[in-house]
Amino acid sequence: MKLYNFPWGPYPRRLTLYLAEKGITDIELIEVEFPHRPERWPEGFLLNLNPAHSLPVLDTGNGILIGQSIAILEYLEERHRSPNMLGRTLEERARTRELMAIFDEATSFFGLWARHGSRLNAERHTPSAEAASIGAERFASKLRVGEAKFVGPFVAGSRITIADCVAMALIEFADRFYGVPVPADCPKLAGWYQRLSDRETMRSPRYPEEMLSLAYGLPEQTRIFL
Ligand SMILES: N[C@@H](CCC(=O)N[C@@H](CS)C(=O)NCC(=O)O)C(=O)O
Repeated sequence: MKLYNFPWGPYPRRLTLYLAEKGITDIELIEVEFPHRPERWPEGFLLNLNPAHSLPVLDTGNGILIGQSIAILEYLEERHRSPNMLGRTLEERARTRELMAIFDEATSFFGLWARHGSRLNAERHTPSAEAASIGAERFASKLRVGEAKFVGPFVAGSRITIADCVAMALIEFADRFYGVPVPADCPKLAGWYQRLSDRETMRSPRYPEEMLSLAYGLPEQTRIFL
């Protein structure tokens, strides 16, 4: 199996966190310089891998390319049953998937805010105060749903699951790359984020300096404070 990925984006990071927590080492990791160095990619590289032109992509080695991070997480969970990071019972699995979906939706809305509000993305996406504001408002409301549904000590229960990987990849990216902290009215999420940040497997990635300096301070750039 081969995983095409880069180390710090919110979707690729789900996989990095998961592989470290799970202790999976038999997947060949192909690190792609993305998205800031497309000129270094082989012609058509990403389009051939994934018509969505996004990462991560898992090549299962038997003719299937999976181009959605959650599908990859679930595929790997089915292949590697231990330690179980989905849930042991029907109810546990449903809860994990519910929390995962909430943070996946939150990630999309955060993307809307950052895409249309950050000076980092001004050349790739049309700046729009309205789109940024809708994204920020929906992002915050999804986090509040996550807060209300938070089980503890991990997001979906007593053990770490793939929902923690999806949530952590987002919260960490928002905080460390864009300077967007967990909203003050989400204390359970804030405590969980602090605890998980100390885990050996969850050490923050290094962000490309030239991108970080443009991205950091999204609230100030858009004048939206959650
Ligand atoms: N729903 C997809 C989203 C993947 C995604 O958007 N990845 C970003 C990197 S964090 C990307 O490749 N974006 C393409 C672009 O910005 O052109 C997934 O879960 O894998």
